[in-house]
Amino acid sequence: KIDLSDRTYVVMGVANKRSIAWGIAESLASAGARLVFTYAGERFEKNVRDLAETLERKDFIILPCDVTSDEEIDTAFKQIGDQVGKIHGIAHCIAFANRDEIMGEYLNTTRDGFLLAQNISAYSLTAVVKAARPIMTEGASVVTLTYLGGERVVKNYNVMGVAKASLDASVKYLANDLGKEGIRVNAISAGPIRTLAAKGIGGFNEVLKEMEETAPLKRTVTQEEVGNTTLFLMSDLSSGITGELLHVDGGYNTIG
Ligand code: 0WD
Repeated sequence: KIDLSDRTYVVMGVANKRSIAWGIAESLASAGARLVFTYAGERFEKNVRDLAETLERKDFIILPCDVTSDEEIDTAFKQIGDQVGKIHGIAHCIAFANRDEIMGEYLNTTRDGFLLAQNISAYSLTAVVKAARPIMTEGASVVTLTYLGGERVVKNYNVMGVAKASLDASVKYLANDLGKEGIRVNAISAGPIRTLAAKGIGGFNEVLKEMEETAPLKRTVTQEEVGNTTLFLMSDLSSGITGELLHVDGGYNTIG
């Protein structure tokens, strides 16, 4: 059994109960970990607090961290360091693109929309890791969430696909920078899961249906399955893995 009871993890991107970040929080909590939550805007604070209250451990911490602001990221990680000392890992579960740019043709992407998606969905990982570096222990593990649309064309994913490609490359460069400190950086490529962010993507129901028909496991995956894979990547069981993109998608990416 994985025991993380002497470890602290930062979980970024819980918007509500359906968030993949919440699935990750529950998996880490099941291994006894102490959790720190960061949320994007005031409208999410109560959601995060209500969810955190359901956890067995009550020594969680909840802080604002809008990743478009370097200042907010720096403040958040300074406060985390002050309150918990060292951290053992970060789950980065954050992405955003303009709704009207994750449908139709990619060609219609605007400059602002492109930069916004890159800023929140890709650069934020680098900014967060940079700010967290001083408080990460040797052996710490960083996990981000990506999607197949960064590796190949997935209908409607458009500007977010390009941002995920950038995120995937960032994982490799960050893993190379931090490997000498014993810190690992990996991505999980999750299959489609019905969440708030997924609602914005054009034709999402069809994507779920195709997955059920086509994936080797003939079903979609759950937040819990992504959570448990994150638990593995956070634990020492995965100590030899870094710079990797691990698909948790019922094998869907191998077909076609
Ligand atoms: O099918 C899916 N749901 C998949 C999601 C398949 C593969 C990957 N992913 C990825 C997403 O691209 C994202 O990186 O998983 C990650 C988590 O997404 P989610 O759990 O599907 O969606 P959601 O519950 O909406 O969480 C994303 C959160 C935001 O919610 P909103 O509803 O505001 O978009 O990202 C956070 C926010 O909590 N977020 C920010 N956090 C800090 N600063 C910011 C920001 N500026 N913007 C969004």
